[in-house]
Amino acid sequence: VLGPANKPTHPMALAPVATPRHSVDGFVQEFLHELNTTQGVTLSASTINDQYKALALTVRNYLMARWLETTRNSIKSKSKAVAYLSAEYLLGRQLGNALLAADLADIAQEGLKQCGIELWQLRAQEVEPGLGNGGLGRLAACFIDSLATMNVPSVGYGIRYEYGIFRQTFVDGRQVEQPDTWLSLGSPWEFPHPEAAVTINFGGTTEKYTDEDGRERTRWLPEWDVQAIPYNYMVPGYLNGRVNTLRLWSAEATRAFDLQIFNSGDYARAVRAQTFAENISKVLYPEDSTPQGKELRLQQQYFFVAASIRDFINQVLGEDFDLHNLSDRIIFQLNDTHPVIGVPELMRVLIDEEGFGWDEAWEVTSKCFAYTCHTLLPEALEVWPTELLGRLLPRHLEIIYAINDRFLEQVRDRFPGDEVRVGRMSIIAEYPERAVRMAHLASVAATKINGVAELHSQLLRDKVLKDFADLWPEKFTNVTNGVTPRRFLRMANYKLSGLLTETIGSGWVTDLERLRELEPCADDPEFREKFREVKAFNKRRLTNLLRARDGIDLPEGHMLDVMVKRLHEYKRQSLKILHVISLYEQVISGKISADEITPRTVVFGAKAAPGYRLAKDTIHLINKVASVVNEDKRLDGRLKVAFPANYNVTLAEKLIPAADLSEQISLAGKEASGTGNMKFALNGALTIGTDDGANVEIRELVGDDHFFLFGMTEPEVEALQAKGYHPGEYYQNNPQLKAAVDLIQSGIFSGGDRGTFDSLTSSWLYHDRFMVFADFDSYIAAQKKVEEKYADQDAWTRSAILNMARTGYFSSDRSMRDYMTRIWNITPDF
Ligand code: GLS
Repeated sequence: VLGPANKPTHPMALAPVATPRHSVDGFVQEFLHELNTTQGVTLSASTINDQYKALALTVRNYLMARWLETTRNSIKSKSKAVAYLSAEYLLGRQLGNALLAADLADIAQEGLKQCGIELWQLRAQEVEPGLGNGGLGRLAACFIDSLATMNVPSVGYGIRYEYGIFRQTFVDGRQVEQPDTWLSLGSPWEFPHPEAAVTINFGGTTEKYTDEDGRERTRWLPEWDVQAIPYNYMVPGYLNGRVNTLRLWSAEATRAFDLQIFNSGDYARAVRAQTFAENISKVLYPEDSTPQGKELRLQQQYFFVAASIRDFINQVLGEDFDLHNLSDRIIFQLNDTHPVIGVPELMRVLIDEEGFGWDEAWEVTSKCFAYTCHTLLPEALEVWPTELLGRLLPRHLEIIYAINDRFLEQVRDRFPGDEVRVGRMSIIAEYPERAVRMAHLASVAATKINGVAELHSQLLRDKVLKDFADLWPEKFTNVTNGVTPRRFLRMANYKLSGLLTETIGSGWVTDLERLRELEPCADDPEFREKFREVKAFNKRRLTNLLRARDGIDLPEGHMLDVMVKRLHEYKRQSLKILHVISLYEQVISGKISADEITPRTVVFGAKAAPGYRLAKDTIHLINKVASVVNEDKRLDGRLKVAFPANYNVTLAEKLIPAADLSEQISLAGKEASGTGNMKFALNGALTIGTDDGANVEIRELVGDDHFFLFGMTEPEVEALQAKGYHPGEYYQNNPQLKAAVDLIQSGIFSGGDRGTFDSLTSSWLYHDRFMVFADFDSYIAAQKKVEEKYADQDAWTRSAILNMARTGYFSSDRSMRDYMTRIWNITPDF
């Protein structure tokens, strides 16, 4: 179709395009040019969407030469690269980040002003690409930012979902999901490359045959296929002239429709195959940490991983590359188990397509993958029924069985006679149905296995993957998560950034440990005052936003107590709302007077998986509590609950910098890391939290005096579980807890209906895996300490500054450095 490639001979063939002049004039010229030539309008006739798009294209143009240069160099340099394989990238808006990376923010502001346009209005036009659920997807976005900023040759691979995470609305307090139509006005940030499509096969059977050399071989006879179309996105490094690539795949039918059927008049049937194929990249599964074993999801996983592996081999390595040396050039980092089907896929490519023998192929494959586990919940570990996997990917199932046979032989050699262990470790589960344990497959194949915080990695070794750690202790390591300081401090909190840069210079943006230099400022009253002014500014900014966005009025002078994250039982939003209910109950029953309450607004932000009943009921309860508490005059306006709908990256960027108190209250041993916790601390909020995930490391760094610790430790949780957890006893023995629960059951939050929240109260009372009642007392006590400290604003601000100054460790740049040395064995390009 494409015909023979042209041989470019022009002297400029290798030179990238010229970069527009880095001045206000140059910018305006480029912007007007884009308005005219791409949007096809004059400035005076342009809509705000035209202007946003022209601006995006203008900024792109400034980055373009660097992108072409980076791409050319990475092919030429032949250095080892990272391919980050992730089913999710929760990118957030692109414009602000691109302006920052290209050092254009001031120029664009001024240039647009000359055109009579406000930059912030155009920024507000952008719909964020919500191609992820929560922490895991956001982590991937932070990591690719850091890799670009640190000059690491790398490419992100994923799926271009046509619909990202649903848009959340509330109807009578209940969550209602709307489709996320992020592409409806077009995305100016993507570069489709239909000519580089890859065909991905599914279904069918396998057959044995003898090749010309008389060797027994297997081939896959697939039944149907789909085209994977790559869409490239720029991943600009911060002020370093590097632009990496994020490559997301979109599914298209190989044949638009069946012409024979079409001609026979059955139009619906003629396009059925197309619809079916294109469903693959249609929508992101909205489950965080609780995957459902849906066939379409396995299709998505294989689709993007197979396309990515093929892409890397064809595009980057080229035809002459000897695949025996593949691990010299690439490491595929598996972001959780979602891309693990890549392991049998690479084996299949090497054996069936490249003619490798099994041992040769395994030698290569087992050096090319590393596995990051992101969970501790058993239900979050993916398991695929062999019936389903074999139907969709018959050759891969054969290969998985063959990997397992050889692996179990190894286990038997090491632990002779221990068949119980063999059964536990097998990649194939036999109960409740025959199924492939993807975490086991990943553990067998990976060169390294890492958890995402110290405690998490320890629990992986001791519990979740203990058998594997016994067999291969050297495979296990930790890399504590991090967040990008560019988006979550420099961009999100520009006032604080200004203060930091004025005080210690701007080096902190790429060397976040330098925030340590601010420690002495905690004792400087003048600095504290400035710091407080920044917080007040951020609160006003949030107030304005929530008024316009949600019609929510935040009262002035309140402590802002924030809990934003996915709604999940283990995260325990229920504990937070019980605290609110308890405060309310104490006032209305006359146990305390309203003026004993610290003026506080509790802000929630959370999406629940659409099929997760208890999570949705919790949202309903929070909204109902909010509507009662917010209206009750007896509280004298001292306690408010705000629950803006549709929490996303864009809202996080405004909420986090305004927060005083960060709620990180999961049951110990359940939150792998958390990354919101890091963002809050870096923006000068104090944490109330359990000894869980990265909270442990945050507390170690900031110090006990500047962190409100509460709740059982992980071993205590285990012990209580073993002894038998009886929540009813806590309820009976703790009058404050009982009063709060009884208040819910009185119907006061449900228009007199006593049964509305039975699902929740009976879950807490009879079978709560996450032990909300057991930690209630200790949580309330810690909240008292919060109030005491908040009453002394100097002490509070001092702690807030120290939180910020001591958490530079949580930069994702540091995480990337750790991956480079502990897992990838690669060095940055210069
Ligand atoms: C998660 C964990 O639940 C988080 O604790 C963790 O911070 C994040 C990134 O490592 O990964 N795992 C998951 O399935 N969703 C997450 O957010």
